[in-house]
Amino acid sequence: MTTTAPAIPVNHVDPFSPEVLEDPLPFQHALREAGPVVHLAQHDVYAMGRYEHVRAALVDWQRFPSGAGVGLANWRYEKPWRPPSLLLETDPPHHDAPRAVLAPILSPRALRRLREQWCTEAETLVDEVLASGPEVDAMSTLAEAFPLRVFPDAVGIPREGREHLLPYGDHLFNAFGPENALVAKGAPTLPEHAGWVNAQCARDRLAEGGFGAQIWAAADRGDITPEQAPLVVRSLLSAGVDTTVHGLGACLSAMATHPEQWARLRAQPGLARVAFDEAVRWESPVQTFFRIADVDVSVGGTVVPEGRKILMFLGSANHDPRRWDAPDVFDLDRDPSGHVGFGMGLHQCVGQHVARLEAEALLTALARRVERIAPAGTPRRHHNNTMRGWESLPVRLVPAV
Ligand code: OVM
Repeated sequence: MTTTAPAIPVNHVDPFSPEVLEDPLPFQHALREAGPVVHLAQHDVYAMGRYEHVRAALVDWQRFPSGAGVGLANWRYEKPWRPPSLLLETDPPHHDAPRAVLAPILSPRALRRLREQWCTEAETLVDEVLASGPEVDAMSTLAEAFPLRVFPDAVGIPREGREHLLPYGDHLFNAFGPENALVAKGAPTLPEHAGWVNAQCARDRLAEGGFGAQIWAAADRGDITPEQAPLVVRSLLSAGVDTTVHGLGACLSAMATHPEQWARLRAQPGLARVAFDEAVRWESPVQTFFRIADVDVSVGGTVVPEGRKILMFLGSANHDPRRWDAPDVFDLDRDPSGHVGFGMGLHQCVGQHVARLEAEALLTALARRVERIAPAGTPRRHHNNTMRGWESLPVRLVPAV
């Protein structure tokens, strides 16, 4: 008797093409249906789209490490475009000291001192936006404006130059994908953005008491080295802005298209955090990350060969009907916990409590003042190789009386 390994399913679609970025759900459905592991012919990499296997791979950092980069480029053969992140793009043991330094700085307990201030800032912003007219772009006026108002202050960077943050992050997230038109478009201005971001990581730029200064204080204690400190600050400025912008954008678009869910949140504002996590599951602002197979790894009977990159579809896992009832429905009655929109395992988003606090502040302020968030025009998708979100979200804010 002869036994043959089952042939691996092949998919010829480019997941980074404009068509898929415009609406990734049909591609992700096909990916999940094809099997636990699929070969993506366009990029000659492997992919996983089912919740069970994505989750298992994310927690298996020994066999699916991050040190060869979490983008398409395989750093066993290619040089990284910037010095690797000490958090995202490393494995234990190197990963652990920077993570141990940052986690308590961004913990729910440490963030308590920011809560009141951020709620006040959110109320001020919502008042300004309501005064500016009933029809607004919810992306620029709320989803972008709020994080840009509170987060850089919390890090402790100066006011001047903050306009570099979003384009820097946008390019960084594009750069995890292939060198397509999105990357080419960002390349010419990258040096200005990266130059500014890197300069803000120096000790003397960072205001006393902020996240940045606390990272430097950890270097003074010897918990990380003075060479590591600026790179840990860089992680905050890299991962902390665009991600929350698109998370908030997902909340606002969900509420605009599900008025009954907005009514539910207004009746019970304590649901703000559930609403945010459900939006992170539903939209999955960070859609994908790669890992590398450190050895031949069998996944559901198919082998991912040693040394090869594998693309994990967080967004697809978060819409897997094998795990979620009616996954495409945004529903405050479900328990979204266990979603992989923040990742899972030892790299799981260290900033998730910051994001949840921003969302809670903004949603609560809106719920108090806004009766209805009505669509007021055609929303436009923002295309990015890694992030899913909106470029423009025209809404009419109906004030509560
Ligand atoms: C970092 C980093 C950058 C982008 C994303 C991310 C989602 C981390 O520089 O550490 O996590």
